Amino acid sequence: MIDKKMEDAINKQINEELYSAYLYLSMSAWFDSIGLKGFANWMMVQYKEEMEHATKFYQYLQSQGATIKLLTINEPPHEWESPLHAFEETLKHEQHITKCINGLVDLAEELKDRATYNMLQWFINEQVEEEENDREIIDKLKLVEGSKHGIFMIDKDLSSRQFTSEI
Ligand code: OFO
Repeated sequence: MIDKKMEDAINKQINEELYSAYLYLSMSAWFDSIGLKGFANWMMVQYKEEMEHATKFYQYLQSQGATIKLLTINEPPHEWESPLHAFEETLKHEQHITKCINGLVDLAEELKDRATYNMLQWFINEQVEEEENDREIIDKLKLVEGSKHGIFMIDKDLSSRQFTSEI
């Protein structure tokens, strides 16, 4: 049994997660188009993680016997000024997602919805990790100051990221 307000808010969050997936898939395509396969791989893994986040919320609504409503997904940008710009936009986006998750937690508290509050703790931790990952890559990109050699070193590093499902 879930409050309609929470049902609507989680349906909206499914859309946010699907947009995140769309954004990172678009970034993966852009990185690939400029020859940075390692960055493209990192974004492809991120895309898969976001699809999993959407699925987690979807399955949670199902487990509560709630109604799932899939909303329109906005078109993401298709190119960025530089790898640094793409990662700055990624961090900005994740900070937005953190606010959305915090908003859901506030609503769960207001509604005394303990089951949803509990489910959201995984997302709270995940957001800390995601913002930290983005900041680390931004720091590295700033250190190399756009040097081609530096970018290729980071690209090699990011090529090793692998997707592991958590659901
Ligand atoms: Fe990137 O954590 Fe979901 O959206």
